[in-house]
Amino acid sequence: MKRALITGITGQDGAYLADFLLKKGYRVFGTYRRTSTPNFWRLRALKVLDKITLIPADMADMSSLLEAVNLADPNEIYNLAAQSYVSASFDQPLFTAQVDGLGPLRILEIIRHLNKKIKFYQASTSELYGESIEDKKMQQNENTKFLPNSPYATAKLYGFHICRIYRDAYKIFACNGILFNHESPLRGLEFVTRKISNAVARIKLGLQKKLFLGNLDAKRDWGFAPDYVKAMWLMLQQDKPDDFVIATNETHSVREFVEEAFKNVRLDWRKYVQTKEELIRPKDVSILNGDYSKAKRILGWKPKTKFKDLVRKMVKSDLMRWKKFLNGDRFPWDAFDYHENIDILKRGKTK
Ligand code: NAP
Ligand code: G4F
Repeated sequence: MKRALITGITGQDGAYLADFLLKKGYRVFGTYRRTSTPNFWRLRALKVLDKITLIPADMADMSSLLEAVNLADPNEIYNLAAQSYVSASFDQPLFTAQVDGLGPLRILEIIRHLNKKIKFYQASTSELYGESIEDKKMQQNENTKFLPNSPYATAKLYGFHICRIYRDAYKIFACNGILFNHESPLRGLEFVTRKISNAVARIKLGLQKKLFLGNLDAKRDWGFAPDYVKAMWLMLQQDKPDDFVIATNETHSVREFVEEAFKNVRLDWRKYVQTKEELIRPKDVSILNGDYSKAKRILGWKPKTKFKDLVRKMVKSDLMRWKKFLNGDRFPWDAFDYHENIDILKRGKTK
């Protein structure tokens, strides 16, 4: 049985990847941060919480990472843990650099010293491109230059290059997945797509009056997270390590997302949406549009879910959630978490 360690298993991608790897027959370990209120709602939503082994670790804490790798003894490590919210990286630039930049280096150092056979996936991002293309009609691929536009992207740029350097210098099987935006009903509520789908559901049901947004002109290449975690796994199953763009080949503005989401509940978005200056970032990325032809050619990967389908899935899921709430049901996904029922690997416990 193959063993995988996922850092950031409590996040959107971590939960979907855990589900995917369990279905492939892996034994799955995941790192989580100890918080005063446990944060396992996504793992509960996908019904994987009792099938995985959780290990407490923080990307800024080398010894906890060393212990996690030691305990999991993995064949593959998927490094998904990060301060992943671009906006917050302007408020917490040093923390973001520490976790998103030096975090991958810590894991690569552990692999180098402990077991160079462990395969490594680094969650790189389309944010690396920033404003690098002058012709806005061009798509971004593995050869497009990077010109990061945020503290988040700059930290991730360090992660990208350190992964490439350890692959070349120490012959570690290390891959960068340059993933464009990917969303789902499990997306964090602060990201624009989920902020919109959640608000649309609440407005439809009379629970909210207005939706305040920032830059409506920004364009993103939005895919569906479950499609994207498969690409992560495919990268680590190849004969040689490499970097891949994972995207949909399509770009849409935030305004188009809003329009489509409101259309799903037969409401006119103009009556409800207002822009707010405070929600506009100090610097934003105006357009992302990925060319995934290398992934298609080498990994045999292509996205299954298109833009309209993605919007529909997200709005439908939030509508169901709020309808249940109004009927007095417990939120299906936001249930309380109890530590005692969970297989958390304790300090000192052996494999
Ligand atoms: P997410 O939902 O925000 O999940 C991030 C995960 O990282 C959470 O489990 C979080 O734990 C954990 N984490 C944050 N800081 C940590 C720290 N100091 N130590 C240990 N764990 C920490 O993000 P996602 O959307 O799943 O994205 C997964 C990865 O892909 C991230 O690295 C992100 O930057 C990258 N990425 C995402 C996209 C996208 O569109 N989703 C695109 C390209 C790249 P808590 O639950 O405790 O907060
Ligand atoms: O949903 P967002 O916050 O995602 P962003 O900044 O593109 O970052 C996401 O994708 C990256 C991959 O390209 C990941 F690396 C990263 O971890 C994260 O998952 O914002 C999307 C766009 C931005 O242009 C933002 O300015 O939407 C615009 N926007 C407009 N109003 C808003 C809002 N974004 C948010 N979060 N909230 C708003 O009210």
